[in-house]
Amino acid sequence: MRIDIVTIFPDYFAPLQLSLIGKAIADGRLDVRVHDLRDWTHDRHRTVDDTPYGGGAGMVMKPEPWGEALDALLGGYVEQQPGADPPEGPAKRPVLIVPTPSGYLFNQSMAVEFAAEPTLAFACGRYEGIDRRVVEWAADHFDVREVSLGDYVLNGGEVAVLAMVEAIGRLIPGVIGNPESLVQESHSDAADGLLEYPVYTKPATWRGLAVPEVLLSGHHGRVAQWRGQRSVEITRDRRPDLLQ
Ligand code: 6GU
Repeated sequence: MRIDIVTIFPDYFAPLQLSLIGKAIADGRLDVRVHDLRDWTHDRHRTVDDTPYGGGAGMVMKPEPWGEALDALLGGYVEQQPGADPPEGPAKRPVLIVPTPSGYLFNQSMAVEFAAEPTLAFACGRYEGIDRRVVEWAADHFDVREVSLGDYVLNGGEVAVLAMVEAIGRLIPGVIGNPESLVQESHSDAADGLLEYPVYTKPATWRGLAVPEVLLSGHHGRVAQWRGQRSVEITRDRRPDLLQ
C-alpha cells in the first residue's frame, strides 16, 4: 500500500520507522511518503496560513499550497506504474483522508475499509483548519473522508494520522506476524463488538495477586466461557453503547 502524508511537520512521522509499521516499510509492504506542505509555497516566508474571512480567532490554511500539493499527489498516482497499461473501466478515485475534530468518527470498520485501498493520502490541517474550498475541490478528484478520532481537540491532524496509519497498516497482510492476534481483539468483528477480556502471564502469583484459577485449569471450554463473561462485564461497565 502507498501512503502519502502532507503536513507542515514532517518530523512528526519519524515514529512510523519503529516497530511493526517500520518493519513493513523496510520490507516494502508499506510505501509511506511524507511531504512538507511548504514545498508548495512560493513566497520567501513559505506562508501556509492567513487570517479568516469573517473574522475570529486563529489562522486558516491557505488554499493555494494545498491545491498544488494535491495536484502533485494526483500526478504521482498516474505515474505509479511506468510502462503499465492504463487501468480499464472508470478508475476509482483515490482516498483522501482529512483528519478533523468535526469529521465522522474513525473506527475499526473504517480501518478495515481503508486497509483494502491501494493508495491513501492524508492532509494534515493545523491552526483553525484548511480553507473549505480545498475539500470541495478535492472531492472532484478524490474520495474525500473527513475523519475524527474522538470527542477531544488536538492541535493538528498529525497525531491523528499516526494513529490511523497504525490502525490501518497493521491490517495489511504480512504486517503483523501472527494474524490470529488480530482476531480476538476489542472492536474486531470476531470479538462480537465486545471489549477484550483481561490477559495474564507468569508468575501465577505476583505481589499477592493470583491469576484467575480457571486460566490454570487447562480446560479450554471453561477458559473460553470465562473470557466471554469478562468481555460482557467489561463492555457493560465501560462501553454500554457497544451492547446496544
Ligand atoms: Cl482527526 N484532528 C484534530 N485536530 N483533533 C482531533 C481529531 C482530529 N480527532 C480528535 N480530535
